[in-house]
Amino acid sequence: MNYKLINIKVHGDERGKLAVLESLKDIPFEIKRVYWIFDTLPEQERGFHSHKDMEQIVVAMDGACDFVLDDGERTETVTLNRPDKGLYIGKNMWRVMKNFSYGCKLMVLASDYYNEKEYIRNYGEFKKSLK
Ligand code: T46
Repeated sequence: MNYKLINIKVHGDERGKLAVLESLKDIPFEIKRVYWIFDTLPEQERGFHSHKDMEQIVVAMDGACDFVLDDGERTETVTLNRPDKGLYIGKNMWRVMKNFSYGCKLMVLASDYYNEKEYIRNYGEFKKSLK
C-alpha cells in the first residue's frame, strides 16, 4: 500500500502549539500546491479517483474524516482526526473520503500543479492502469 502516516513535528509551550512540515525533509517531495477542503457534511463522500503521478500529504486541521485507500488489491481505512498527523498518499492509490465531521478542515500539500488529465476517475480504468 503506497501510503503512510507521518508524525508531524510539534513545538509546544504555554502559548500553544506550532506544527511544521518542510519539503524534502519531513515529506518526500517538493510542495507545488496547497489546497484545503472545508464546509464538509457527514453524508457527502469525496474522492473516487487515483493519481497517475501525484503525491500528497493530507492533514485534518480540524474535525475528522476517513480515507478509504485501495491499491487495486487491498483496501484499508485511515481516520484523520489530529493536526499533528499527516497522511502521505503516493501515486496509484484509489481514495474515497467519507464520514466527515461537520466543519472538518483538510489541508492538502501536493507534489504538482492541478492537472485534471493526471486523474483517473473511473475504477475500471484504475484497475486496468495497474496491469
Ligand atoms: C485528492 C483529494 C484528497 C481545481 O480546480 N484545482 C485543484 O487544485 C483541485 C484539488 C481541484 N480543483 C477542482 C476540480 C473539481 O472541479 O475542484 C473541484 C473539486 O475537486 P475534486 O472533485 O477532485 O475534489 P475531491 O475532494 O474529490 O479530491 C481532492 C483532490 O482533487 C484530489 O487530488 O486527492 O482531494
